[in-house]
Amino acid sequence: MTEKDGYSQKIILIGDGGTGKTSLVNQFVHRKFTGIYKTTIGVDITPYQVNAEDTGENIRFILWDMSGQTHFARFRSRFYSGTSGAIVVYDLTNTTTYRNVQTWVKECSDNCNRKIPIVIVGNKADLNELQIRHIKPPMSESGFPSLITSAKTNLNVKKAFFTLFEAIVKKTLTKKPDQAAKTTHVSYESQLDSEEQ
Ligand SMILES: Nc1nc2c(ncn2[C@@H]2O[C@H](COP(=O)(O)OP(=O)(O)OP(=O)(O)O)[C@@H](O)[C@H]2O)c(=O)[nH]1
Ligand SMILES: [Mg+2]
Repeated sequence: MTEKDGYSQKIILIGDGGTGKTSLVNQFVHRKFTGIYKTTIGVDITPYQVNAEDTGENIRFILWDMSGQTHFARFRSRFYSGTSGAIVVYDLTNTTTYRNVQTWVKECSDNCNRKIPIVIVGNKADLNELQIRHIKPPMSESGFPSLITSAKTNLNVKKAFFTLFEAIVKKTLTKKPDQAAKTTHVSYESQLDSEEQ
């Protein structure tokens, strides 16, 4: 493997069913949004490649979009293995999905055999203020980076993924001090979409 081949990192998207995990991946990777709800069966896997700014190294993030449906819960534990980072999604218009974030974070911590970076995302920010007024975003008290997004309008979608990517890259380099001199760096700022600028 050459230096430019880089390495691969597994990312999981978790959170209650219908919060918008699949929609966030579709917006981020394919720039597409459909209003149709087709629940994920098991898990959908999508690769996403990032070029580190300073080294030109390719980092391959593999996005594991998990079903949030309860009937999948008993199979889910086996899908956590080898995870480098997680995005936990809740729906800004649905208090239950917000409360369940803690449960998802715990399930993630229990099943990942090391402490991994987590980003909390409150999705569907495009919906009307009356619908989201009872949830106080972002979820800053969790101690994890937290943002509000809209998979529909593309608000903060790239920022959410890159917040996690940056945390993973930083952590990987901390674990491999011999690589620190390479200053591998990924940043969403240089890759913002026109809608987000
Ligand atoms: N208005 C609005 N609707 C959204 C947004 N994100 C997702 N949706 C809608 O919410 C529904 C569920 O979205 P999905 O992305 O399938 O949800 P999921 O979290 O993948 O659900 P499971 O696969 O069942 O776990 C769909 O009808 C989407 O169109 C958003 O940002 N804004
Ligand atoms: Mg889905």
